[in-house]
Amino acid sequence: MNFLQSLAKQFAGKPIDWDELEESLIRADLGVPITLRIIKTLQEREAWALLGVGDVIKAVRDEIARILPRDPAPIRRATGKPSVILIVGVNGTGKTTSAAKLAHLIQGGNCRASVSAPNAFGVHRNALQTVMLAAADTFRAAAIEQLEIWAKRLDVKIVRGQHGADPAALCYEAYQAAAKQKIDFLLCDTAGRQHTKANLMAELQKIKRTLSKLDPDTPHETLLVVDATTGSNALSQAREFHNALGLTGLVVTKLDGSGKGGVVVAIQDELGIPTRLVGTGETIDDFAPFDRKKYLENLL
Ligand SMILES: Nc1nc2c(ncn2[C@@H]2O[C@H](COP(=O)(O)OP(=O)(O)O)[C@@H](O)[C@H]2O)c(=O)[nH]1
Ligand SMILES: [Mg+2]
Repeated sequence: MNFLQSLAKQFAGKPIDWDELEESLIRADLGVPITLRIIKTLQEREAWALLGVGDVIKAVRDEIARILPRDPAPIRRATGKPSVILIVGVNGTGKTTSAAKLAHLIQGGNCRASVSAPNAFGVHRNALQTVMLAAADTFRAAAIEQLEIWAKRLDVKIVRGQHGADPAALCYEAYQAAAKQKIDFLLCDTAGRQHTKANLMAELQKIKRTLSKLDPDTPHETLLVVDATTGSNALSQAREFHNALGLTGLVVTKLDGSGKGGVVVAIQDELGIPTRLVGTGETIDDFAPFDRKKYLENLL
């Protein structure tokens, strides 16, 4: 039963139970401040006793839509140089999988909607963009292998180092290779960080600093990967990563699971970080630019 159905069931034929509505919104991981604000706005606005549950759902969706940008900003591009996308997040959120999916998307995959329409990168499908992956999760040998398997499957270039190598040095090397080969996008997959571990955050900062020596505009994007099933914990992850690195966007994964990803509304609201891409499954095409309308339909 989705959120809409459960709300409809709760409210069918009854006056609006504001406490129930509040609980439902909190269960969707919207967080307490946004939930209370929405309820207050609704309570002030209409004579709800006269309206149906559909009107309430619509009003709630409208309120959430006001927080989220209508269109996600396109991925920032460098001209004549590689555009660098740094992919960060805690363990197991889907960084490596998302790096592979993003490589595929940039290369022109998953433009199902319209072949002629530009995708999130401002690129038309027939204008093939080149991608290189940097296996900067040198902390786990298996992580390097995992990215290598994807790279082979997707026929994408990869720069990898030894297990335990310095990830900042690896990214530096990867950037030089990408620049030399005139690659359009360099995607750096990093190790899973517990956001509370200061030394690991320092390592990510070092990657950023090192890259910026090669081009002061890099990384062009620093994307935090959050897992929709972890609920409101993603908000505290976003705070810490944003504080340390200055995030430019979110990738929300596992929206095919039990989590509805309401936390991205809270993250946008509190930190102003937009959701750029969404993961909806384990296969390579289960990935797309954030679409507010689709997102809201899935959420409520
Ligand atoms: N259902 C689902 N699983 C995902 C999604 N994204 C990643 N995963 C799975 O989550 C697990 C961890 O992914 P991984 O990319 O290794 O995470 P990392 O530790 O952040 O690099 C893997 O089993 C992935 O297949 C998604 O959007 N939906
Ligand atoms: Mg990984």
